[in-house]
Amino acid sequence: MLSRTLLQQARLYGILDLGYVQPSAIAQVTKALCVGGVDLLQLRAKGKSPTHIERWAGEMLPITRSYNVPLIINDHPEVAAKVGCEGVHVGQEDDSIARAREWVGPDVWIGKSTHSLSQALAAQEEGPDYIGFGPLYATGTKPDYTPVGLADVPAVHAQIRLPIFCIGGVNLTRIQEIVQAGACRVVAVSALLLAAKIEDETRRLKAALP
Ligand code: TZP
Ligand code: MG
Repeated sequence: MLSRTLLQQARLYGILDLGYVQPSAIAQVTKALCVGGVDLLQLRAKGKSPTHIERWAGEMLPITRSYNVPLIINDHPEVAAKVGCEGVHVGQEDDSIARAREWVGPDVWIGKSTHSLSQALAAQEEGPDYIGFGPLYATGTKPDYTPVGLADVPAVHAQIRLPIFCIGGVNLTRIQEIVQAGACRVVAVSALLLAAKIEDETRRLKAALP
């Protein structure tokens, strides 16, 4: 298990989303993201079976560990517990933090998605280790969600004491305005996974963060 200080220090959170990456490319893409400089990496595999997710996470874990990058599994606390990765991420419709905590025990980090300032405040009361906040912009990765924009980014940072990862439409073109709005931690998915060179794009986005 990697050190919890890596979560506190994290700036760029990448997601390896099976909506963009073929299973056969998982190892190669994991390495490119790690070499490029993601500080955290999530495995997101919507609609895939826990058995498959466990196998893919098992493939990623030796690579992420070798780069000192914590691995977080989306939606499946039971898989995170089994695989022995650093974290699990749950959404508003998933298991509560308390339920996820029963699965993973005290050491695995739990992140929670929030889509408004009020959800962020409610999530904080549940005791996660970090929150996601967004989608900032409309995004094809999560098409059914209304973007929250940048207006509440300062208030979320003023009122939430946990690490906050701003998500949704984050890319190199927008990163300056996102940082100017008060974000210091971001998640990027399609901007990295659809880039011509994943490693180079990851490096550029990382360099644009404070
Ligand atoms: N949660 C809120 S927006 C989002 C998730 C998982 C998708 C972000 O993907 P992208 O491609 O970086 O917009
Ligand atoms: Mg979820």
